Order: sequence, then C-alpha cells, then structure tokens
Amino acid sequence: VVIQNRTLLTAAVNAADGLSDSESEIYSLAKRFADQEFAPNMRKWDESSFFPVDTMKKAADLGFGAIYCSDEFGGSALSRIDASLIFEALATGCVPTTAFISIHNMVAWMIDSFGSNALREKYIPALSKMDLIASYCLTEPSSGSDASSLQTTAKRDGDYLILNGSKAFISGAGSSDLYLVMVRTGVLGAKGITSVLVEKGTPGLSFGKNEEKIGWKCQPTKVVTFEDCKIPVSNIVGDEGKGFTYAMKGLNGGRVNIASCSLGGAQSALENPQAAVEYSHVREQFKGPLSSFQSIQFKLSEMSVKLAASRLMVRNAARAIDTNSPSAVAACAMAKYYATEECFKVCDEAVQIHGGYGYLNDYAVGQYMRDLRVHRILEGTNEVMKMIVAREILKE
Ligand code: FAD
Ligand code: 2MC
Repeated sequence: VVIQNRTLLTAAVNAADGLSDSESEIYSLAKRFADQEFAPNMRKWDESSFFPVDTMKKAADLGFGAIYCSDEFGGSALSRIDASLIFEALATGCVPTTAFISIHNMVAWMIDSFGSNALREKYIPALSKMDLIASYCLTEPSSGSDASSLQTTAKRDGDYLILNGSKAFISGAGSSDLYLVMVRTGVLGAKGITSVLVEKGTPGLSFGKNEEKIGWKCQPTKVVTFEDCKIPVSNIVGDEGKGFTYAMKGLNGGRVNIASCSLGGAQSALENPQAAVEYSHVREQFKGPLSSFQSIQFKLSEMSVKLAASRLMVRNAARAIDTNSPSAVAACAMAKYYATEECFKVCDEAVQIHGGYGYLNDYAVGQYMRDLRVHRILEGTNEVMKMIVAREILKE
C-alpha cells in the first residue's frame, strides 16, 4: 500500500509532465546525478560547511557549468527551460550546491553575452568545466534592494581601473576564482554602473569572515573588499555604463533558476524517503497512520497543488526568456515570488507532518526548510519582485 500510494503521489506531482522527450532526458540525467552525487552528501556538507567544488566539477562534466552560453567557446547552448529542469533536478539532492552552480552560470552567461571575444575566449572554456568558478557581486552593505545606489568605485588610471569599496553577502567568496563586480564608473544611479572582472589573487582584493547562516551552509558567504585593487580596462564586460542592465538581465535568469531550486527542494520534502508522504504512512498515532487523518491528507494535497502550480509558473518564465517575450521580466519576477513562497510553505508543512521529529536534524525536511528560506530574500527580495511586477503592470 505504501509503495502504491507513493507511486500515485509521484504521478500527481510528476516533474516530467508536459516536457518533450529531450527535456525529460535532460531532467533525468540531472536527477540521476543528484541522486548519486548530491543526496547522499547533503547533510554532511551542511553540518561541516563543506563547499563541494570537486562534485560541482563533476556536474560541469555533464555540461552544467555554462548551460545557456553559446557553444562558440564551450558553452552547452541549451535553453532556459533546459536550465530550469537541470536546476530543479539537481536541487532535489542538495539545494545550496545547486544554487551556487546557478550563480556561476549567471556569471558565465553575462561574460558570454556581453563580454569581448577576448574575455569570452579567455574565460568561457574554463568556466564551462568549472575549472574556474565564479561569483556575482552586486550587493553592498548599504545597497541591497536599492542596488543601483551602489558605491564601489572604479577610477580610470591609464589602461587600468582602480577599485575601492566593498560587496556584502557574496556567495562563493574566497573560494571563487573570478568575481564579476558591478562598480560605479560614472554618474549616480543605474547609468553610472559598469561590470568588471576581478581575478582571485589580484592585489587589493580581500575577503571577510565566513558568515554564519541558518541555511545554505555548504556555501561560503563573505564580504569582498577592494582596496586600490588594480585591473586592466580590458576586464570591463561589455560597454561602460551598461553594467546595471547586464546585471539585471543576468538576474532574470538567476531568479528562474533559484525558483527552480525551490521546486526541487519542495519535491524532495514531499516525497523523498524520510519525507512527508513516507512519514505519514509509517508514523502511527490514535491507532492509525497519520495518512488516515483527513487533515494530513489535505495537507499533502495542498502541498502537491503548491508544487504543481509553482512549476507551471517557473517553466512559463523560462519559456518567456527563451522566446524573448516582452513579458519575460514580469514572468521571471512572478515565478520567483510565487514559487519561492509556496515551495517554502511545502517544506514547512513537511516539518509539521513530522511533528517533533521534523525539528531534529535526523530528518532531511528541516534542512530543506532552512535552505529554501533564503530564496525569498536573495536574487531580489520577494517584495522587490512585487515592485517589478507592479511597475510592469502600471507602465504606460
Ligand atoms: P534590504 O534591501 O535592506 O531590505 C530589507 C527589507 O526591506 C526586505 O524585506 C526588503 O524586501 C524590504 N524593502 C526594501 N526596499 C523596499 C521597498 N522599496 N518596498 C518594500 N519593501 C522594501 N548578493 C550578491 O550580489 N551576490 C551574492 O552572491 C549574494 N548571495 C547571497 C547569499 C545569501 C545567503 C544572502 C542572505 C544574500 C545574498 N546576496 C547576494 C544579497 C541579497 O541579494 C540581498 O540580501 C537582498 O537583495 C536584500 O538586500 P538587503 O539584505 O540589503 O535587504
Ligand atoms: N531586466 C532587464 N532590464 C532591467 C531589469 C530587468 N529585470 N530591471 C531593471 N532593468 C533595467 C531598466 O530597464 C533600466 O534600463 P533603461 O535605463 O535602459 O531603461 C535600468 O535597468 C535601470 O532600472 P530601474 O530604473 O528600474 O532601476 P532602479 O534603481 O529603480 O531599480 C530594481 C530597479 C529595484 C528592480 C533593482 O534595483 C533590483 O532588482 N533590486 C534588487 C537587487 C537584487 O536583485 N539583488 C540580487 C543580488 S544577487 C544575489 O542575491 C545572489 C544570490 C547571486
């Protein structure tokens, strides 16, 4: 009965629904990798704050290091829907490791899309293999949601730029080899911002302590500081003054990817062994399994609805980028907002179904909840997502 019910539920929230054969294959490839390489280690990596760079390189061997970069310099040239499926599948095994691969992909795409051929040729082959790993540096201590007020400066000195300032909350900081940094080269506001690349080891580049977080523990998060940090002008990505728009375009995809990570985490909290459905079958109270109580059944139904609806939103947004739809910006913001809220609730309910045991680290559901919580905050808070949707609606 247990197996039969589990199979039924899996069919009810089947990640492959509506996908073409090739899309299903991509999902399955990433899912097998997540089952073998991520899931058995997710708890250990969380407990020891271990950043699994070698395992990420193995993922890159499957083409996951530069998923939606063109194949000219070694990208995989896949679509955004393919990328979303890969991140959803990988996240079933470990959410924060997958989320970092997404950030790395966002940087690779920005270099590939806006960088000079010299920069693309220099970096994309190594980024695609994750022989170089990359961080995205927008947030500063005094400019989070109001990102275009950033204050890190880059002043011209002949063929060089001299950077001064600091970035906060940078994922991968200290471990990453390459930093894509949004700096001020001109006027106040969005139009004075330029994107530049800074390699690890550049004099004047330093890192703060590893922040102690409640989730995403296997990823380092640090302040990144620039003190008279000198880089060649050729490290400017694209045009001077367009860095903010590039950063935002990168984030459209990043937001879909983060939302995809929420889908994967919620799916696992619902139906993995040691997760909500299984537990409701095996745990007995009042002389019956939890699954015999209608209130638990309704919880499982609502969790499934939230996951299925979120998935539609996320895939709709990915396809909007793929088709260059005029609604893409709003669709990405809507999907990020909706899926990260609803999938967090799925994980929270999975904890509730476990009762006191859900609060113990012995069960994975607590980690999924902790890891998904931050998706409502980063890559633009969900309040900012509502601002973006409202602006698009009210635009004349
Ligand atoms: P604030 O902007 O100070 O916001 C505080 C609260 O006020 C929020 O609830 C916000 O929604 C709300 N608020 C702000 N303005 C408005 C408004 N106009 N209307 C309504 N509500 C508003 N950044 C990077 O650049 N690179 C990274 O790799 C990176 N990784 C991160 C990893 C982690 C674990 C975390 C926690 C953050 C990371 N960030 C990264 C930073 C993240 O993007 C910011 O934390 C986020 O954008 C919010 O900025 P803030 O923390 O300064 O909050
Ligand atoms: N897609 C494409 N272009 C965009 C865009 C988007 N999503 N958002 C803004 N732009 C363009 C916009 O069209 C404008 O271009 P132009 O001057 O050519 O018209 C330019 O960027 C400036 O935009 P705004 O005038 O809307 O700028 P504003 O200062 O009002 O800010 C806001 C807009 C609030 C949406 C932006 O600051 C924002 O997204 N804030 C949240 C910051 C954020 O997401 N941080 C995430 C850090 S990364 C992270 O957390 C990780 C874990 C990696």
